[in-house]
Amino acid sequence: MARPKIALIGAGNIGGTLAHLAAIKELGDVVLFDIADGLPQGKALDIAESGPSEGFDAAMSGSSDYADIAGADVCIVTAGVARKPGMSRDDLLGINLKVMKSVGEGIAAHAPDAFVICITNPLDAMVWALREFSGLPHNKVCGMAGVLDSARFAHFLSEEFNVSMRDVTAFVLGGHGDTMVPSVRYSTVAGIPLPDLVEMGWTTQDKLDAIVQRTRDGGAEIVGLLKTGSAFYAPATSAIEMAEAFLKDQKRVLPCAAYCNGELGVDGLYVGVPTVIGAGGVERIVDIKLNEDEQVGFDNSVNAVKGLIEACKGIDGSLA
Ligand code: A3D
Repeated sequence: MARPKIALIGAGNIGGTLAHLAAIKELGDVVLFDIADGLPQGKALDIAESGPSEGFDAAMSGSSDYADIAGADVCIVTAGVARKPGMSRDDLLGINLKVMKSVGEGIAAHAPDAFVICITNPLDAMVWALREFSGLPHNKVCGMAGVLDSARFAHFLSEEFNVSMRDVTAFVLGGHGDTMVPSVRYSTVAGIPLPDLVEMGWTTQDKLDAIVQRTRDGGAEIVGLLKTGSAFYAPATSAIEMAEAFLKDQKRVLPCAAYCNGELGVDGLYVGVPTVIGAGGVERIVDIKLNEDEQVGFDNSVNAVKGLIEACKGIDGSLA
C-alpha cells in the first residue's frame, strides 16, 4: 500500500517542525508548500538528509505549486503572517483571510478529499474562512488549538503536583485566545478532578487559579521570551497528534476547533470543543454539559469568535 501523503501549507517555524515530526514518526510522505522562494525545498532537503541517522522511510519534497499537493490525505495549514508591532488584529485578519482564500482554493482544486487541520491565527475565524473558501465537508476541516492549550495546562499541572504528565488529563474549551476556558472540573490526575485535589491539599485554589491564567496566557509567555516569533514545537506536536488520529483511525478524544451544529448550544460556528477524531475526520462532538460558570466563560468565548467572523465578512464580501 502506498504511504499516506501529507501536505504542509506553510513551511515556516511550525511547518518545518511538522515535517520533521511526520518523518520521524513515519506518518507518510511529506510535501512542504510555501510561497517563499526556496524555503520549502531547502527545509525538505535538510529533513531528508536527517533520514539516514534517524532511519525513517518517508519522502520529503518542497514546492510552490499547488499541483504538487495533489491527492494529499492530510493538509496542515500554517500559511500566513503573525502579528507585528503596529499591526492591529484587523490588519492581521485581513492579510490572513486573503491567505486562507488562496489556500482554500488550492486544497479544493488538488486535495479535496484531505483531512484539513488549520493552525493559522486568529484560529477560530481562519478555520471557518478556510472551510468556506475550500467548500470541503465541515467534518474534514478543523482547527488545532485545544490540544495545545490542554497540553500547556497539563504541563503546568504536572509540575505543580510533581506527577507524570501521562497521568494528567487536561481539558480546554472555547476559542483560542484570551477567552479560552480551561475546565477545572473535567481536568484530572488519574481520574481525580482538580477540585477534589484542592480539597485533598495537593494545591490551593489560588495556585490553581494562577495555573488557569498562565494557560490562557501560554502563547504570549512564549512570544515574550522568544521575541522574534511564536511557539512552534508544541503547536506542531499537537497538530501531528490530530493528524495521526485521522491517519490511524485512532478515534482519539481531542479538543479541537470543530464546526458545531447545535452541540454545546453553538450553531454554525467553529469553536474549541471535545471531539472524536478518526478516519472520518471529526467523527463526533462530545456534547458535554457545562455548569453555570463554565457556560458563562464558554458563551463569552463564542461571542468573541462570532465578532471575528463578522469582521471577516466585512472584509471579504463573498463570505457574507
Ligand atoms: P512562520 O514561521 O512565519 O511561517 C508562516 C509561513 O507561511 C511563512 O514561511 C510564509 O512564507 C508562509 N506564507 C505566507 N503566505 C503564504 C501563502 N499565501 N501561501 C503559502 N504560504 C504562505 O509562522 P509559524 O509557522 O510560527 O506560525 C504559523 C501560524 O500559526 C501563524 O498564524 C501563528 O499565529 C499560528 N499559530 C497558531 C497557534 C495555535 O495554537 C492556533 C500556535 C502557534 C502559532
